[in-house]
Amino acid sequence: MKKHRIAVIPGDGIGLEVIEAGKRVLETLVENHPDVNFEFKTFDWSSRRYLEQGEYIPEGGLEELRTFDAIYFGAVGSEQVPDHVSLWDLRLKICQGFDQYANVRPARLLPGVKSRLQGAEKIDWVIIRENSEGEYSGNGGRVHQGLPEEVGTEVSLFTRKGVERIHRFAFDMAMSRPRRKLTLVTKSNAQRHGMVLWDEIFFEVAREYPEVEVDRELVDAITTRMILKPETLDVVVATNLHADILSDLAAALSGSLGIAPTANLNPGGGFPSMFEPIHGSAFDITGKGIANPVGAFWTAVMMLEHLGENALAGRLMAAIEEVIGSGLQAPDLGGQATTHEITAAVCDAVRQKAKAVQAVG
Ligand code: GGG
Repeated sequence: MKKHRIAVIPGDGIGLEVIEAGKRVLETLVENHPDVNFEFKTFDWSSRRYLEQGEYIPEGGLEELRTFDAIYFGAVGSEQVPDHVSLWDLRLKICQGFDQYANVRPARLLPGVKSRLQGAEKIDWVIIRENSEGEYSGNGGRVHQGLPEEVGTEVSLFTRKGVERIHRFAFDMAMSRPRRKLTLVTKSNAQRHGMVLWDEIFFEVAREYPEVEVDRELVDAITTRMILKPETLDVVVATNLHADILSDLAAALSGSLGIAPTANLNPGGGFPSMFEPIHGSAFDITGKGIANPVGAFWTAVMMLEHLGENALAGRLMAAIEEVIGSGLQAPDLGGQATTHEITAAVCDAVRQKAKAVQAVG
């Protein structure tokens, strides 16, 4: 029996609703499964906790989190806490503290999903976001606060080690896909130091991967290419900030932010990796029961693959595609289905698939 210990951090807003749904689906996947089991432990690290106790993560929290096999995260962000406090005190403390330097963001049009983009069925991308430095290095400060002389700096940091490892990760990802294409996103025409280093190291690493077809695109230009020529992109590597923005666009083009998943990976395995839907806490729909759980389910698929449970991952993805393809869709995709209805349907589809496998085996 393989037991996977999973730390669950629902966080804020609809994070609580979709992660609860995701846990239900994961539990359904292993019911009557003799070989695999999940042990979940939920952590109440949230903006509510911060407002009550002055901290998101208690003392010793990261040490305990480190002992888990994976982290299943919801969303962070609250109307009562400044965004830079909630992001840095919770999500980034984990991503950066656990050196989860590779953020993987797939985008493709799922069956039955209507995109506003004509030709969206050609979208099949993986955006690799550098997740440990760049514009998110936290390097900067403010002086003379409140005075006319006030200054604020936000310094992007690009280290040879940080850049080289994310490019190598992106090349490996490109090698694992049939088209073996990798696009470097940059802004080195205007940013002539860190971004030039970013480009140079990319082409150094490229020499080790002669089978990968590479090209280079400015971040502004790639937005139009994503819309006008989606079929020309496969794997895309971009800095922390650029990829954050591009992956929201990718999600919208492939239907909605509500279905987009992501993995924050520590490829060396010295720390657990963290899996989360891309969307945030969505105050406008929190508590209404209409959050789309598909982003959290697809995220669970990525977590299962990371844990080596490829058969279960495949079964869950097939169940998601069957349900969404049947037209049972949440309001963000133009449907009327509730979180609960979609979750119940995916659980039923998972059970049907398990029965079919048992019948064959
Ligand atoms: N589940 C993703 C999430 O909660 N994101 C919150 C957020 O504000 N992220 C901004 C960022 O990662 O740059």
